[in-house]
Amino acid sequence: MDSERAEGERYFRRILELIDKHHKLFKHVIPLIASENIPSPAVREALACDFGNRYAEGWPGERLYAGCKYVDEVETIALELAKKVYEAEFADVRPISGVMANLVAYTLFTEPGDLMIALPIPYGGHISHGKQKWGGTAGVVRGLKVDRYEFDEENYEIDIDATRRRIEKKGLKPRLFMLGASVFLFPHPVKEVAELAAEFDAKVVYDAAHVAGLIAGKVFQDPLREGADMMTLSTHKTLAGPQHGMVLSWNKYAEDIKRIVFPGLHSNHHLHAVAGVAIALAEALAFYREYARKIVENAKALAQALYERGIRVLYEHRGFTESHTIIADVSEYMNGLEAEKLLERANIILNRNLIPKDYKLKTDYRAPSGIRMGVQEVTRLGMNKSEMIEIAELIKKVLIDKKSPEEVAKEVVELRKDFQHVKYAFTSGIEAYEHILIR
Ligand code: DSN
Repeated sequence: MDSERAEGERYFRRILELIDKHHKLFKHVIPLIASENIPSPAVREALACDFGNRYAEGWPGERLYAGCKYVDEVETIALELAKKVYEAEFADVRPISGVMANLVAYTLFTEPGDLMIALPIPYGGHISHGKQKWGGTAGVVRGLKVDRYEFDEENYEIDIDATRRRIEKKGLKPRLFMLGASVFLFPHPVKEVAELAAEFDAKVVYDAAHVAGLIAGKVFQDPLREGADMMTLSTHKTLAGPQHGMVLSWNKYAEDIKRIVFPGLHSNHHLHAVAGVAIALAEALAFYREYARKIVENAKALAQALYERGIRVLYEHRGFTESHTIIADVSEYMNGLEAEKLLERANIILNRNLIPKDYKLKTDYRAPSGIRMGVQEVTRLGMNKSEMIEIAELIKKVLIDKKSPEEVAKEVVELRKDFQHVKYAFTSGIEAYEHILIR
């Protein structure tokens, strides 16, 4: 017994030590993963609250558990805020992730065996929109067949006319047109896709996971007004909430969505995360017009600075991006995996990514030609154009000048010193990456 206690304690200490190291690491890195963000201290507080230990199956006011009166009130506020921020008739904040939100859409609008049109991953698509052959959620879980949009690689946009011709030529009968992406550089042609979908009596779903904070800040596009039947999202990327999901839609679908979310796809729905989402939405209402504008400004500035230093950031002729994300082809120097690893040694955290040319080249997704960068997190830390130029210079030192990554890491630590608090939030009490101890 004594030895089991000692063994357990060794694990226990090691786990706490690793969490602590992670926090210390993130105080000193430049975080550029386009799908992440740093939530405010208030959101982090919500994640540690007792809501996370409770059950509240069902809809606020109609729960199947007792003890929910405050949980109900918070979830009702989250619903009210979601509808206000996204000008939606109906919201459901219970899906526990973006993938689960997409499953709500698939369950509502399709039957197994139906056909969906979506973007393949080299054109920015997400694995949850993917076919069975690639292990994609749509194919594996809902049994959907998936065909693709025709894509204009030169301009990084869906080619509507070519897509229509493709559908006609192949005699396809799509039931669902999925929009949204994990490399989401420019707004999608929602209106044109909705017109095409109408020809097949099909539905349009817009996966806003990456750009949810930009839509909240009114700087990207307005998918529900442009013709989407539903908007799905995860809440932790540009929206900067906790890891969770959400669907926004129209009243005509409300009762079906509620039944699909529970009992169809969830039992309990992570009540502490709902509280965090509510706080993030309040922050969005108050601060995101400014935050979102600054994100796009910084993304363009980083792209321009990299481009001027010889890194082939794509879509210069379109201003590189209208979102938080930029992509660069690094294949003249190394593959994306090598770039990712070298930059990680320099405390610059980003990820390798398939880029459009990889589609025809059939490049192995593990070592693609590109890297992806998102500036939403560094912007939340208060960085501006001048820091984007410094970041570009540091990236160049590693990828082009072949400076020692460990030497560059020291410069990164120096740059990060003045950026330790979350901005665009009501309170900025503790440092952004402080390891909060309550044990
Ligand atoms: N795979 C994530 C991303 O990095 O874009 C989204 O779920």
